[in-house]
Amino acid sequence: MGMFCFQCQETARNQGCTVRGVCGKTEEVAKLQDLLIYTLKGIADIVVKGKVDISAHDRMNYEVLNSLFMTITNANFDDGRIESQIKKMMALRDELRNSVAVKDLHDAATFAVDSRDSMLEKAAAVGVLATEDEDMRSLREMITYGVKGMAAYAEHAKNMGKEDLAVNAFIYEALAATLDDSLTADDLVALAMKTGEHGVKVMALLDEAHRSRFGDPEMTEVNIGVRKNPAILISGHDMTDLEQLLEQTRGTGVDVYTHGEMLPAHYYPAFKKYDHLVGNYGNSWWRQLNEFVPFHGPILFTTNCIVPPRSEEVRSRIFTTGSAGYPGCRHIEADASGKKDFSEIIALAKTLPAPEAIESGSIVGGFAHNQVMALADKVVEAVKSGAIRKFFVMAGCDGRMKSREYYTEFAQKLPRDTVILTAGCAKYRYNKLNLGDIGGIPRVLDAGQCNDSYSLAVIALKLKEAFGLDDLNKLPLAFNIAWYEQKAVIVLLSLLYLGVKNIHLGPTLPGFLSPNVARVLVDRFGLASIGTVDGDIEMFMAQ
Ligand code: SF4
Ligand code: SF3
Repeated sequence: MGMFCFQCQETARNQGCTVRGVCGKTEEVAKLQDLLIYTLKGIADIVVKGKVDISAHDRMNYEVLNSLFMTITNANFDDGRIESQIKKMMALRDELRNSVAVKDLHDAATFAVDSRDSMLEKAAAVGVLATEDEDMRSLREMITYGVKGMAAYAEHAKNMGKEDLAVNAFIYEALAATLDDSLTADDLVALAMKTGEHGVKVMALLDEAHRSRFGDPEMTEVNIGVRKNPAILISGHDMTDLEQLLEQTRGTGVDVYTHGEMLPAHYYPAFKKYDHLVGNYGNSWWRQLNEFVPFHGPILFTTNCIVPPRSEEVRSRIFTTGSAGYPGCRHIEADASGKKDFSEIIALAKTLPAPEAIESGSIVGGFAHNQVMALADKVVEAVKSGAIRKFFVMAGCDGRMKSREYYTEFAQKLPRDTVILTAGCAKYRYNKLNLGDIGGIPRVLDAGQCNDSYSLAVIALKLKEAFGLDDLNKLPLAFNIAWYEQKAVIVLLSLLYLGVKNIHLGPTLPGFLSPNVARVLVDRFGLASIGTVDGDIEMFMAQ
């Protein structure tokens, strides 16, 4: 049997990638990732059945997060590293199993493989399609993808020294539940809601971790042009990697630019002290194929989203760290204290030309909950006076599909008395359109990374309070969300858990939703896909 993966929005025919991923993932990597997930489920089975006190298993908890993160779309294409991770997790699993006396463990907790061939053979029997009932498969996968997004956020928080063991415990609970044939579809729907509950928890944790370490994001103008020094481009979501890189490049004559989801770093006060953090270069992840060429300098990926490079020249400048990986690219590991040595990247930067300008000017962002609440009086007044008629939450991901032009057109055509609240790389579809402001409030308010969708939820909850409403859904607020990978799945489940109704999700509904599961989400939560720009704007404005 070949590979089967349908975890992201670009899955082939919106049904499943079966030969090679649209993302570039090979059959071998897809299968190894399936086996890695299966191994984690085995660990979860032991933890749950053995009532293991996870507070005594710090390393295992972290490696579970890291393993899940490695299987997120576009994070890790390196078969060798995924194979070593499987071995590492099997060893941790076996050690755990031998330390607790539990009977009736699932095969996932006991299977053994050693060679690459035996791994691939085992993987073929335990992948997504191993669950035959399409509704159970849909629910199990939706929960697993939510857990992957949750793990990514938990790992970032842990890198800043923040942890909520309730989140880790839930990850084990959820993974173990996906092996349990006694659970009904209703049980799994309830578990999906619980996944959303822990999604809110983990995003709150990460928000707290970022703010306590780097300060509260504030309204900031970010340069999108270039200077004349050689430079390093840093991409992904991990701010602790950026911090270490900035410390190590200080005084070296090498500049640093952010790419994609690293843009929001500029909004944090702590990063403003680095004069050599010049600005943001380029746009969202999928434009990297064109943008990395004129950048000329080394590129450091701290997380997803990597697009397989087209030329050897670009590949030779790509480095990865953390959960990210790409075959043939140097991977920088942290030492036991979490310190990473980026000297090789800095040395390479010094030998390469400065970046070529692909844009000039600046963009504005930094509207996380604290900054928006500082403007609360103004915002409430603008709504009461009718100057702002409606807010549109347009958070989430960007992607390659032509159909995503919908979001640019939607932003352009929205009535001028509306404000867009955004987070995640979805913003690149409209953050350079110069949509103006309403009495000094910019019409596009960028809260930050996809995890900062939490900020948008906090803002909505505070507005609900300010207007004395008993229900979030009574606010003049519409949700038109774009999704791509599994972090968007945890954001979506979190919003559903918070009681947000009538979310429109595009550019397509997830291929992993079976017709019956999709119907539950439509009936219970009013989830809908997108239509035409004009029709949707009319529909939203009439609500
Ligand atoms: Fe296909 Fe997306 Fe899976 Fe890649 S991550 S193999 S594009 S479904
Ligand atoms: Fe983007 Fe990959 Fe999802 Fe963090 S970087 S939002 S797609």
